[in-house]
Amino acid sequence: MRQAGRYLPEYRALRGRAGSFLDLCYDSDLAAEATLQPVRRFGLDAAILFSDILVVPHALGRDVRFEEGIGPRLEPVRDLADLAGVDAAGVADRLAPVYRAVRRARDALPPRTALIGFAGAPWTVASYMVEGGGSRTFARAVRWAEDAPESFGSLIDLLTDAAARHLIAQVESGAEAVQIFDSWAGVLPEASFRRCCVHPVAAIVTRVRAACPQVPVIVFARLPPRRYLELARDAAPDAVSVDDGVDPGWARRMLQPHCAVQGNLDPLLLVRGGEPMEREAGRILDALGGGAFVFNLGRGVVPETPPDHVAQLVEIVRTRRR
Ligand code: 1CP
Repeated sequence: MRQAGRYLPEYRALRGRAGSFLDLCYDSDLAAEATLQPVRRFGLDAAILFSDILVVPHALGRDVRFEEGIGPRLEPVRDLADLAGVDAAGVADRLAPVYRAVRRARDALPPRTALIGFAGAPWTVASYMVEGGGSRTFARAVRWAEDAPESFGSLIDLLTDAAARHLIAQVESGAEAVQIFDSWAGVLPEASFRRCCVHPVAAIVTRVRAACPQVPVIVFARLPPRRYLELARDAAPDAVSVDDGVDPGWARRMLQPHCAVQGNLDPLLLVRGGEPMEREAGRILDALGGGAFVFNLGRGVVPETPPDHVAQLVEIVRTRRR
């Protein structure tokens, strides 16, 4: 999952037909098809909706584009004046094509295959909006969060509201679990981490749970281990998705008492395949498989991944489970 499509030839063909990346996200038939592709090939237990975390700023009226070989580019938000008149209430109307894709994918999936919807967490989405794209340090966004917590808090509140609406609309269209991606929460200093990651993620979990109590909420972040503990305890999601820097034995002892754990094979081992991949997958399953656990990668699939290795990994996990 996560930018996964790029390693599949059938995704690249679909992408070639669609025009821009955003055109693909807003074409309900093609987005549903991209959602189904990995399930058809590998028979996975769950599909993740094909979309992107940056459709939310786009739906808030910001200019967003995906440039070949560069990545996302956004019209930067430098202060609250840039957001005058922007309101989260209209987000679900503007994202109607995404919800149609959810419905189409759900209708086409085998009944036993779960469909996971998702949204970016407020901090990670805000960081793209403030920086105008991806960044190595997110220095501008961190500076705003640290120096002017009140005004930055207004941006976080806007994105918290938008993410909650977006997730609930996906559930209403057929998503059976939702995942919140806070990919860049690890760059936040301590106080900002609580203000910009833990609290808004907790607010989203609470809202989704109130509207759809049967739907598990998974939170993905890349963090030092003790911060996962804070997130698990204080945001109280149903599952925390940990990156490959986390020792699976630690995750069993410290996180599984609080919630389910998802993760955390290094995606580069999926590129290598063979014995090293099998050994590490076995180590993760031995540590975590006795409790509430979702086998996954610790970060997104890289484009160089041979699809055969994914098929081998699915087989390894299935065999162990039997
Ligand atoms: O050329 C292409 O086809 C674009 C590649 C691509 C894909 C396939 C992008 C651009 N987004 C996606 C889809 C996507 N993104 C999904 C759907 C499931 C899938 O197909 O894998 C999901 C869940 C995401 C989530 C996402 N987008 C995250 C959070 C997860 C993570 O990887 O940390 C982030 C940070 C983004 C932003 C984004 N969109 C695309 C890229 C290349 C990036 C990352 C840019 C950066 O490194 O800053």
